[in-house]
Amino acid sequence: MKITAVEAIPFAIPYVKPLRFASGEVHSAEHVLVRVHTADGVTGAAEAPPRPFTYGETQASIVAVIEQLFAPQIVGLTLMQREVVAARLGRTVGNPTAKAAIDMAMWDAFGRTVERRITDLLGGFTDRMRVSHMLGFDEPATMVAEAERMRDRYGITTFKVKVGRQPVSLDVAVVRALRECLGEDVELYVDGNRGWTAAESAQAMHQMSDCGLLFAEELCPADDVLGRRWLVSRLDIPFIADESVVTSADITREILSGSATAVSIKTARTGFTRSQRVHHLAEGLGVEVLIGNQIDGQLGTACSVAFGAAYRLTARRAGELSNFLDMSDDLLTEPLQIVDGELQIRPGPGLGVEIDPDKLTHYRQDR
Ligand code: MUC
Ligand code: MG
Repeated sequence: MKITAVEAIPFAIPYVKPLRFASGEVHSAEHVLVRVHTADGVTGAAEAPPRPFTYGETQASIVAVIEQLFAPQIVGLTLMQREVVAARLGRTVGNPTAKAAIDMAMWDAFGRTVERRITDLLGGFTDRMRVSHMLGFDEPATMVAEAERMRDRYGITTFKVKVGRQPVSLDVAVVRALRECLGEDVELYVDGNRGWTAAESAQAMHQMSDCGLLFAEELCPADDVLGRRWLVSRLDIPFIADESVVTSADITREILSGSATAVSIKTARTGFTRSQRVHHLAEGLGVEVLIGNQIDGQLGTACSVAFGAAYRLTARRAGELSNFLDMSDDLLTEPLQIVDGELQIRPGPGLGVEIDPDKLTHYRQDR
């Protein structure tokens, strides 16, 4: 199980339709494929999605930090030495998706070596998750049409609505239209990506109080410390911390200070090893968790569902597992399939998915 090499391969796959939200927009999946090779001839893979507006990483910075700092520190260790890897990489601050992808590629290689699925190695609670679809900024009618298409084609009945625009009435109109057109049977929640002030958030939540929202996520910045605490104390639904909780310590601070009451777990930023800690911490604190999406491709989505299906707490709610549907293509030999609103874990060892070499050759940007 000795690690012999770590590769960081930049690739770019265009989106059919860009995703727009309050902190940025994504037109192309310019991600980094991370592969960990072992002396036994096993290869594990994961993807790192650069999100400069969330974590300050870029595609070039992820490749550079892996090639220059991280790979030399872990080659020669074994797949079992995850804590040693974490301690060594932890000497470099930041770079969450680069660290997470290495961790998940190691788990994938480990699962393949011992011929077990990652979801079973983690917790083995179930083999599937309900899917929540994220609706990016657009006109109300377009967002309603997209939700209807997702429901009719894939059976998805949970939608996260991107909000945070000015005036707040713009997003209130969208949520109202979605509830009116889709009826009471769908689950709706909103994510502001820090676009509103605390006062604007309170105003919007008041105007949407009859829309039956399940959660509100990052409506205003966590750095507006007192404003956010004031907002969260007024809400009668859980307030999810997402980009404000990159580390476990962030979670402790946000939850104990009353600045959030639920946590989004994104394997793209905490890998499997640190996501386990986040899960256990949230369980101990008694707060809800949700499997979030870092606008992942299919490999990243396979990681999210492997983790989400492993625990009762994460499998309870629909996970955000459908952003890959907006991509024009992907790297896997067999595309993930959302059926009847669910995504199932693949039967094979590790993540159960394979990279198509021809697709990688076509989309990689380093040759
Ligand atoms: C989300 O849940 O916020 C958009 C920005 C980001 O960091 O993640 C996505 C989705
Ligand atoms: Mg979010």
